Amino acid sequence: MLKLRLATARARGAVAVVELDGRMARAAEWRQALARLGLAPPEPGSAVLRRLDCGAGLVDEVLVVGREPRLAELHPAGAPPMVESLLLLLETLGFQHARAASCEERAEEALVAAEGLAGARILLDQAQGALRAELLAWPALAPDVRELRRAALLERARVARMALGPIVVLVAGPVNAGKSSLVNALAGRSAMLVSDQPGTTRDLVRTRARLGPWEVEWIDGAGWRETNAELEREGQRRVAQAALECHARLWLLPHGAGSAPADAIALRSRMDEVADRPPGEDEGGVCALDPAEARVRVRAILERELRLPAEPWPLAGGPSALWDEAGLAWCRGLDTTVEPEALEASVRGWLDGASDGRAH
Ligand SMILES: Nc1nc2c(ncn2[C@@H]2O[C@H](COP(=O)(O)OP(=O)(O)OP(=O)(O)O)[C@@H](O)[C@H]2O)c(=O)[nH]1
Ligand SMILES: [Mg+2]
Repeated sequence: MLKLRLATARARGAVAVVELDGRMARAAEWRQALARLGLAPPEPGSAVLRRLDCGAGLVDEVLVVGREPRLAELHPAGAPPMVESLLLLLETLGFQHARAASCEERAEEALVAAEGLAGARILLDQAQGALRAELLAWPALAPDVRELRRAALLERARVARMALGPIVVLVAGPVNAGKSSLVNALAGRSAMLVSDQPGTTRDLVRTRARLGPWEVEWIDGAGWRETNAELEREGQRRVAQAALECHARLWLLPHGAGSAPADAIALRSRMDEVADRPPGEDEGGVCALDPAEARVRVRAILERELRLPAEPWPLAGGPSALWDEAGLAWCRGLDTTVEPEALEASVRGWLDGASDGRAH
């Protein structure tokens, strides 16, 4: 069988890497498929630039890299239409998309789209076997110790999911509280319209930016006030909806504003306008005019409220982690009280992709 795998993200890039795997195919099949591209099987360790000679529409020059006998890479230009047309062409030549099966292959597949260093580190550690080593140690442990290890793994998964990002943070509060100004300050760009007119923001506006090591999606929206204006109420409904899907909700309270809803994080805003503040009184407040300080404060608040470590992940020898919903669901549902042999069989089944704990 001839296999095909896009090893780079499905996104715009300078180059893309398409892996061609003929190790499960007969040598003649491999040679013929490459010949139809105008290529000879590349020598392992070689890299040559070739024009694909197959009358294909968009595919032009590719770097052909030989990795092993019958394992090669094509590096076309990374424009998505070029990559898609190359993949289609390869399919017509009999290459089939390889499905990531083992836990390590699944981590490698996810790694392609990782955002940020910590996220990449987590997935790389799992691609190199950290999760396999952890799970295969469980059968030899006493059932109560297995439970402790599972709890620790699930807790690490929580942090891993945040490090993989984005952490979704809704900035809410009364009209004119300075929500849009704060999001602009945190994002480091003027993503939101700001004015002294109450009710400036109507629709939800999302913007992505890093906060220290964390990738955050900031959501700004309509401010809170009593109103009969249908458009504004719809904006407020959208904010209420966003509150259900975010990881944290900051509720800005400018000077003189009331209190925050119980499940939101109260944060005093426009702090520079508060005159005669007793020393220490500004603890916990922010001022959008000082973006650097606002970032430090909001980061500290989020790390405290979401129970995140200041450094998301060790950069060397990282621990095991689950990184997606399917893995979490499987781990939560695993019966760890069974005999060691049965536990090992379940664990191996999932690690090697035989069990149905995967989302497709
Ligand atoms: N001095 C000072 N002014 C601020 C600060 N934050 C916001 N403002 C001003 O407050 C006014 C309202 O700011 P916005 O950021 O538009 O407030 P908002 O909460 O998004 O308002 P709506 O979208 O209308 O709900 C603008 O005139 C801002 O320039 C701050 O930290 N200090
Ligand atoms: Mg606004």
